[in-house]
Amino acid sequence: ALDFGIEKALKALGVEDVNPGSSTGMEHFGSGEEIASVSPVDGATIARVRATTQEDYRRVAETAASAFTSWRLVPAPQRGEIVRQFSDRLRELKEPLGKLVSYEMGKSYQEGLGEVQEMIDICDFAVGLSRQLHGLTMHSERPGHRMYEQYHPLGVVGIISAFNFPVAVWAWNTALAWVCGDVCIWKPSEKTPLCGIACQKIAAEVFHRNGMPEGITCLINGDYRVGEMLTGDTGVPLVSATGSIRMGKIVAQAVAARLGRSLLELGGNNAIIVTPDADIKMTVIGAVFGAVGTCGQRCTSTRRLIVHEDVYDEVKSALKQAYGQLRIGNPLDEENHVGPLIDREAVDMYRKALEQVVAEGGEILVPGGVLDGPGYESGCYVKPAIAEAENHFEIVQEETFAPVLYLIRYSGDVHDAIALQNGVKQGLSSAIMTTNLRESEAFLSAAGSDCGIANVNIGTSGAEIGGAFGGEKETGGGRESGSDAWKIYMRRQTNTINYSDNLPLAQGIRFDL
Ligand code: UN1
Repeated sequence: ALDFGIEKALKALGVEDVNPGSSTGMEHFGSGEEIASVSPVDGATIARVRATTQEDYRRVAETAASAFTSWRLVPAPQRGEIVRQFSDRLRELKEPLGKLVSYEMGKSYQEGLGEVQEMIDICDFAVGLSRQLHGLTMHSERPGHRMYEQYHPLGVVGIISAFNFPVAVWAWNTALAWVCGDVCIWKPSEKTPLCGIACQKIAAEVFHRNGMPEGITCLINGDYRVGEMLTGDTGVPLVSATGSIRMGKIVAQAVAARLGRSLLELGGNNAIIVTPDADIKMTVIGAVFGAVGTCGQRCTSTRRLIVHEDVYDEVKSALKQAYGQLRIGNPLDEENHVGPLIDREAVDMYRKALEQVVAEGGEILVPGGVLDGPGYESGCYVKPAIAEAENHFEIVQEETFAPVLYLIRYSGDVHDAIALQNGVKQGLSSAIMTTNLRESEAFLSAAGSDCGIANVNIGTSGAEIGGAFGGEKETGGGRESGSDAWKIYMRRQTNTINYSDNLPLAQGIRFDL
């Protein structure tokens, strides 16, 4: 098998041998059953790690809670300084970490690097934010009174992340939570445990070097049973969860049952509207990257293309041509555009989706298929497919985490297209391709896209970290990353101070003694 510098990368990250029992074993991350990290690139088992047991979890939670009592007292700009040092390490380790992401998860090396870049970007954002955790001051209605609000650290933040962004989504949460004075317990996907260990090592070393207590950054490993330890823990005031709608509903209910906060980043069913005034060349680039990038496994992946009948045939043939040029194969080989799906289960889902769209009356424009033969031994490589379909098809209403694009025709005006685009349960990302101001403004208006992200002349994926990231409806309503998303990681306190020698009551109430 081609090496592509994997061994060197694992070594640079200090995760070359994390198998239980080895001299550098990761016993301290857990003592439960073994979880194998299997690369979808070549099917090799990269490592085995141990899952977190109840007893392990109790220890981790205690360490985190105790670290919080001192971390919350470190001035926020000093917390920011430590996050800055963490981002320095990420800059140094960008290539090996990007490579590990690519090898353990299967996205292209370029996208692996892009993911580490997102981590660096959010750290930079968090460093600036550490001097801007502002509250407001208000004018009191009472004489000799002052009123203001302040944001205090919240406590232990639980982070549950998915396999598709095995490092960046953690960083979006943890970089903000750290500058906000919180400590974090992270449960990465059980499909990408090595990415979790690599990040934990980088962060823990930076805190250690700064003389900070253990527990500001914590890692737990395992499947949903380990997730339940977090969601059920009253000592965890906020759980941020990224993943499927099914998972999100379970997390939301468990956290709500104890009146905790949850931040949910769930599925998308993202569409690009292509109007008669679209720039077709730009449309094709945006749509193809959106649909096949990360092998269709982004929550922002383009799933539906809603194309006006006047340009439908032109778009259709341009897409067909573009799909013909796609190179599928080892994602570490920079010649390839599309890597594998995460595992064989995902391949089954992909296959079933293509069968179902045909059963519901759809027509295959670009046929799919599972690849075999040399280079495809893992059984996870599939051909990106396009089907002509209708929006109401059951399969079109679902998020299939695979490179399947549905081509949907619309007639009428932009409002008809918007109705189709909004006509799904999910509400994450959306886009319109048009050079017509009336159309783009209608799309962005209160009667336009109902998604958390609405782009003009850009695809649905690849959001920058500076904006708030998340969506509505079954996407879960959470907002992470930029803008004022930091507020959920803090508790707001309203303070009123009386510096007069009287005690007047609010609302003019008289209470004479
Ligand atoms: C995800 O798929 O969970 O906008 C996150 C994007 C990336 C993040 C996707 N910045 O596509």
